[in-house]
Amino acid sequence: LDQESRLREAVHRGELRLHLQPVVDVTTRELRGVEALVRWEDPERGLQPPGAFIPLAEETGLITEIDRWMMIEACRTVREWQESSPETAPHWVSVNLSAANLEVPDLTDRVAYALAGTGLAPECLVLELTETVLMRDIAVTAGRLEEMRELGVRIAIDDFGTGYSSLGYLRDIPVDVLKVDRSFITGLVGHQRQQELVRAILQLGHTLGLKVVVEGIETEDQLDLLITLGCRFAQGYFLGRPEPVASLRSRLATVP
Ligand code: G
Ligand code: G
Ligand code: MN
Ligand code: NA
Repeated sequence: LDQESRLREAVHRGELRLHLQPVVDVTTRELRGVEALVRWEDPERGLQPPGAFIPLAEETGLITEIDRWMMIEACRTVREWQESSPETAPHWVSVNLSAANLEVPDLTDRVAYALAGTGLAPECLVLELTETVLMRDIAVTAGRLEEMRELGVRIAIDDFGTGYSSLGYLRDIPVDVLKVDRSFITGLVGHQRQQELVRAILQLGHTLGLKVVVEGIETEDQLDLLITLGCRFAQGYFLGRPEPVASLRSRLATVP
């Protein structure tokens, strides 16, 4: 079988896996949210990261099936977690939606179905779209997002700050969350200019009433610095790598 057929089969054979990466409140270090990240348990090649198959899935249109599966699996998983451990469960789960999803005519129905089928509260679901996707056709995109937002779900701009264009879409597009791209964090420590830029992004988001999640925290120094810059929510290898729900839950249970 060629790679496309194998990937198509993978979706139907149940070879996709949901991994969750923690989003932490930096003021308490408590888990607040999780981001859903797909893996493919390829029987021939082992566990594949998204970079190994998402590009092909996007070229072939399979991505909308993958994203649909991930949305349901993410909603089900977090709903079960909230039911069994309401004290420690994440308040929200975010899923990544590639561009092609915005061309799926029944996307809003798919979101509604994932919520209804699992019982997850709409405000617990965050849909992540990249800046580049959001800016493609602002009028059309804004309409689609408004439709989904009427269900009560939240919209996040992923990779914020790396897009090609201006901030104009923040005026036109209904968003709730900014996810600051990890490229802003890489050179943060020791670089005043980078720090001021991140401080300004945090202020902009907060002024607009948005939640801001800073991505790509890999060291304690970066985390400490971010706190002084006004950061509230962060994500990154230092705070937790993407992992299956069972291992994430057991790890959290053993933290003092
Ligand atoms: O883990 P890695 O760095 O290889 O991820 C690469 C990209 O794959 C990231 O941009 C991430 O947003 C994307 N990605 C991960 N899971 C999903 C998913 O379920 N759906 C879509 N559309 N993209 C995903
Ligand atoms: O585009 P998006 O933000 O969805 O990409 C998420 C990807 O980033 C995931 O594949 C995840 O594994 C990866 N990631 C998460 N935290 C870190 C980090 O601290 N450092 C690096 N290099 N990658 C990270
Ligand atoms: Mn993302
Ligand atoms: Na991102």
